[in-house]
Amino acid sequence: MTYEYILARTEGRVGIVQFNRPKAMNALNRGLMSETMDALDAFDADDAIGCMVVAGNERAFAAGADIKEMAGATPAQMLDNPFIDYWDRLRKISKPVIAAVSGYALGGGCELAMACDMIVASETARFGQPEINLGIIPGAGGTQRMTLAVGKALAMEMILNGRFLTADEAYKFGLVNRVFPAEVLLEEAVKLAGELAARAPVALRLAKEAVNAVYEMSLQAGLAHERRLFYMLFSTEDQTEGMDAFINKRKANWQGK
Ligand code: DAK
Repeated sequence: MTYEYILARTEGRVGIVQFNRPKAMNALNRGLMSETMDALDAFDADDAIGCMVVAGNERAFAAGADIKEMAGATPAQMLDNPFIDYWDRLRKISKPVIAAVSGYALGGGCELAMACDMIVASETARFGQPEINLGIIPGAGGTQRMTLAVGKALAMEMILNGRFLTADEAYKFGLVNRVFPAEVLLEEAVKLAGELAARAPVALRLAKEAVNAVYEMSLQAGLAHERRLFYMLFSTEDQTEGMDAFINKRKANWQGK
């Protein structure tokens, strides 16, 4: 499959989507977002793929929604804008998605990274929600996910006053999983994705679902949901295989069943 705004490829069991609008700092226009989601959906449906990586280039993961595309929009047109639907599609991806962020992850770019399951960053990464500078506020989850990730004090500074976080700050405040030199970021992201992709596939999906339920449910409902998923895994061949492999001191051979 060839795309206009992204590059998509596989490495082993990892599906990689790389934004490819370098002149516009990978601003998320409709074409880029729709191609990204098409590629992620295709990887999600492919049994040969266990985990995905979404990346930009060294200078920018993505500098936000395309300001030029939305500058003249009316509220009704923004309401009709399918932009936000792509986030809903991303939430429905069942395999883990890792964002590999180098350079700017701003506005919708930061929101997109936060909508992924893990973020790995280069030392040059900058995270920000600078929508206030445009006379708007984040609209694709920034006020919620950033606050949940870094806490109210810092989120207020970022969202009300446009403060950017460096990679080290983002790591310190729990927004990102790991920080690497820019030259090896993608390689390290793919390595981490490869580790996840080698895990028991059904358990991996349900583990992701259970962790993400924390954002959707009360503690009681989340605990009950976790328990149902836990019991369900005892109907899989991989549970039998995993426990037998442990007992017999051998490596498990996962079937995804
Ligand atoms: N959109 C369009 N073009 C962009 C862009 C963006 N977000 N960011 C950068 N570019 C373009 C620049 O216009 C420039 O293009 P030319 O002038 O060369 O044609 C080129 O990329 C290089 O940018 P700069 O010359 O500005 O490069 P610098 O290194 O000086 O600065 C920068 C890099 C990333 C700091 C700067 O470009 C910048 O501040 N960019 C804007 C960042 C920003 O404000 N992001 C938030 C966008 S608002 C929705 C929900 C959510 C949203 C939308 C809808 N719905 C519910 C429907 C999300 C909104 C946003 O993300």
